[in-house]
Amino acid sequence: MKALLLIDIQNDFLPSGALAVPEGGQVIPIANQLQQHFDLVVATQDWHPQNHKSFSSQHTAKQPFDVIDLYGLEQVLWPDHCVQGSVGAEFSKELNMHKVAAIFRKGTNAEVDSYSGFYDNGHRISTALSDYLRGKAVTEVYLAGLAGDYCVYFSAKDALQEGFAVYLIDDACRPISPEGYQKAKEDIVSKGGKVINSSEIIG
Ligand code: VGL
Ligand code: ZN
Repeated sequence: MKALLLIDIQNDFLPSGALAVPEGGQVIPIANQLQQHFDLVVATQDWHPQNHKSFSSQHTAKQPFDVIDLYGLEQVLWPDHCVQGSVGAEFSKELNMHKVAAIFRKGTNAEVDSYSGFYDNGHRISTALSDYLRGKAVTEVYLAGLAGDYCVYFSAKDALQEGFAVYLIDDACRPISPEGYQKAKEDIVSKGGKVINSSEIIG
């Protein structure tokens, strides 16, 4: 069984959002087309409390994109984004959500960030996404969404570690940093994942 994971296709990661990913909107038509080819579609949603420690606004004299040590973990500081209940946290209205069977929210603990849809960045607490997928007899995980070098990458890495076959759909992702995304893709391939194009699924 194959599952499509739609990673964080939320207003704040789209043009005019608080943490806009360059060309982020281009993933939406592809994500919509891809869904028809999967029996199971799952979405993740970045879902932070207002006082989340990944926000530079929560630290004195810090700017977005500064890097700090947060309880022993390296943490990039972000503009306030995907605050629970805000319009920025909503999925894009252009994204078809009808086929989405479940939504896994992450980043809900103010003290730790969570790029992956599976675990927090300290790999301590699970979202139960892995158990959910196994419960649905999923063996192959396909990923699309934002941002390619953060939440897609960390989700892909965890999916591999959880024993799923992993396919990162390159043209259905956009990164914050192209250089970071290139390294991320190389790392996924080195760990046994595949980087593919949507045309290999859509035809
Ligand atoms: C993300 C940075 C902070 C993402 C989420 O979805 O890639 N990036 N929070
Ligand atoms: Zn976030």
